[in-house]
Amino acid sequence: MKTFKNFIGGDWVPPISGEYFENRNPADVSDEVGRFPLSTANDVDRAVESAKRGFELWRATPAPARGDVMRRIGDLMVKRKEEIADLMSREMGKPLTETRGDVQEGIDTAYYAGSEGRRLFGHTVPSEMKNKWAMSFRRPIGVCGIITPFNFPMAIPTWKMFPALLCGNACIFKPAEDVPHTGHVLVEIMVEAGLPPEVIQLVHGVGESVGAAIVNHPGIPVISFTGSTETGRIVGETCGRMHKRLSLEMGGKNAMMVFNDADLDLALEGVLWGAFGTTGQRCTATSRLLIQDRVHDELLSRLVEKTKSLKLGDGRKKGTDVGPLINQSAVDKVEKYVDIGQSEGADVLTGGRRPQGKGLDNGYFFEPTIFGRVRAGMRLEQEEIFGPVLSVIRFRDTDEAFAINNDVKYGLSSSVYTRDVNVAMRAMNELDTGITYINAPTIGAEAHLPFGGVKQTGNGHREGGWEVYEFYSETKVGYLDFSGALQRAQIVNYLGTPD
Ligand code: UN1
Repeated sequence: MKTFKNFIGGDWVPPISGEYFENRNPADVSDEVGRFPLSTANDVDRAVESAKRGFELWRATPAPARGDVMRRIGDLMVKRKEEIADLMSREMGKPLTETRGDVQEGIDTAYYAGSEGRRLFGHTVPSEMKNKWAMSFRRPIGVCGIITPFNFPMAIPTWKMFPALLCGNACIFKPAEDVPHTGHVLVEIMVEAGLPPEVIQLVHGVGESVGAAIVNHPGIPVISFTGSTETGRIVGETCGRMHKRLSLEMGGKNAMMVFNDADLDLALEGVLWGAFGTTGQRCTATSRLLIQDRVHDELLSRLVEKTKSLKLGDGRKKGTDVGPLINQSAVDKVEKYVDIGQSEGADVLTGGRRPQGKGLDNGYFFEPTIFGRVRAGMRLEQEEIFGPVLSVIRFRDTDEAFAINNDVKYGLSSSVYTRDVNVAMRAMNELDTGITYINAPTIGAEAHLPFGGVKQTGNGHREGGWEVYEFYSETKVGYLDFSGALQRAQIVNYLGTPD
């Protein structure tokens, strides 16, 4: 089995502890992907010292030149797209069509960052005074701690690191311990593309040691974390105490609302993709399906029938619709929620179990599961499951559907299927989520638009789009007075005469 290293101090190095963890294929746990460093706070300390040197070099590199490096990273990702999709599927489980999309999202993010190198706009605005200029511009901040989840092993690290780097920061990257191989290849590509080595540090390991060391390190002023709302709270408390800049991207309980006038074929296809794509392990997964009463029975019975025909399997095999869950604790969590749902009085209409036989015994598979007769307020309907479990709720009118959508602690994504433009526009206005889709499922975010949610999904920041560049840069203001006289702001007005 191959043994991988960290990338610290501009070199591939073993962890100081000399200890490693195993990474296995979740579709077949007898398939060992490799051994990866079980790093500790000592490795993080070394990474920070090196990243500080990298930062000094990189911040002095003009932004368009930094952008050129991002573009070359994109080029290399294009070349290796198929290979990365395959290795990602092997360590993470989702089908190749999805892992290809994940790599593509990284490519899109790289090219977007590349072009941003020639913008990175500040503002030049008129001053209140004569012969005085006023402007704002962007400066990098320092070393950024990047802590990422397993479900989008390429897209999410690139969402964070490429804008951070384009702005002139250095990064310390800790990929989720379930997907270290994709993280390794990403860093390999970044270095090959010409990123000065000390600008990027890769420290493998588990959240409790490496993640915690990054969050607590005084030499890391910026933290970006995607993961559970529970862990995000701990990260947030520490960052608050240490006055760190923090971007949090956390849980979701996203609803799709299908109205009586909807195109049901389209809605059916959408909910299958939204609920069971990535085995439901997306913060944008469709985990609640609200169906208006007149079409409820028809759509639900068609959905149950279609769901039964989804093929579970190894994501690298042709014909697989749904891959495994990521690990045993994910299976345990899903099983727990199936029990909770049943004890709350909801009905399992299909799924609800680990499949037997069919070559699935060696993996963390779970049947796509649909619960009927779910009522708003049940734990099943309120809490994030992060698995292939869909709760179906019947509604009467728009007000009721929107109220159910909004009555959860999360607010990432929502989806409405209707042909009524008034309902669609009301949805845009009234649904308390960071993203609303009309006639499309709750997933499908694009790299050049801001991604993120309200309430306990996030802390007000966005990834993607222009907004993320604000997060990774400090705004500085410059005033230039060429009047040759003392002009006192607010004391002397714009005509130069005393107020
Ligand atoms: C996530 O759900 O964890 O919205 C990220 C999408 C993806 C990103 C999802 N591009 O479809």
